[in-house]
Amino acid sequence: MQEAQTHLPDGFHFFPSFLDQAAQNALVEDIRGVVAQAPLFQPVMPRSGKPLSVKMSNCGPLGWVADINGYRYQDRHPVTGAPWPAMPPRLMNIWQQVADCPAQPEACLINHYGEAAKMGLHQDRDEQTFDAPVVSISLGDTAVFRIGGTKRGGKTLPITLNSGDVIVFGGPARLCYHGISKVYPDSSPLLKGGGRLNLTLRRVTPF
Ligand code: MD3
Ligand code: FE
Repeated sequence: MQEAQTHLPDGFHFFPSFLDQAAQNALVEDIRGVVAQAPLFQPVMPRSGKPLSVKMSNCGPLGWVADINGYRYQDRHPVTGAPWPAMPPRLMNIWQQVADCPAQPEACLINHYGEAAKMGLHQDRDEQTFDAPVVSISLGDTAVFRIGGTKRGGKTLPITLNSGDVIVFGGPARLCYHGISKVYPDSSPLLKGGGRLNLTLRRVTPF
């Protein structure tokens, strides 16, 4: 029998309202700059080619992509072929403040959730090391995040994520199943045009 997920795993650190309004606005401007160089693209599931409901881009030396051939990190945008834009210093600063990791992040995955976008429960296992945490930054519309255990099929705990919240997933939490079950449309005025941005800072290679 699966153990129910009744408490948060070790290595899970939630920083509600870590970013104030000015910091959120500045970060949105940084991300506008990134997506001007590296447009949001539509990822699809390997083999089936079924589109994911979020749109994505990346910054930093490496970026995560999903296409018909699989999930992987690569150093170029899958549509334009250009190298990913540099990671904005503001993102590096957030990592340095919360990650408790001696190495720098190499990838920032930008997920954009429009109307009705969700992300099913999954583990993040495409990195070559799990020794660094993943740092998640929420901007824009409020979402319901679900976190389970390290085995598929257990119970999940819902956590409301608001604009400006930051979460660190390190240690045992690094390999927990997680997803986004709901986004509340028009719940935040931060993004012109609405929606939600999630930024995940990751280390990909061993350090
Ligand atoms: C727990 N993104 O990009 S952020 C993802 O809101 C992803 O866009 C969701 O899951 C989003 O892979 C959830 C929270 C998150 C991100 C990465 C994790 C939780 C995590 C990696 C390991 C464990
Ligand atoms: Fe994930």
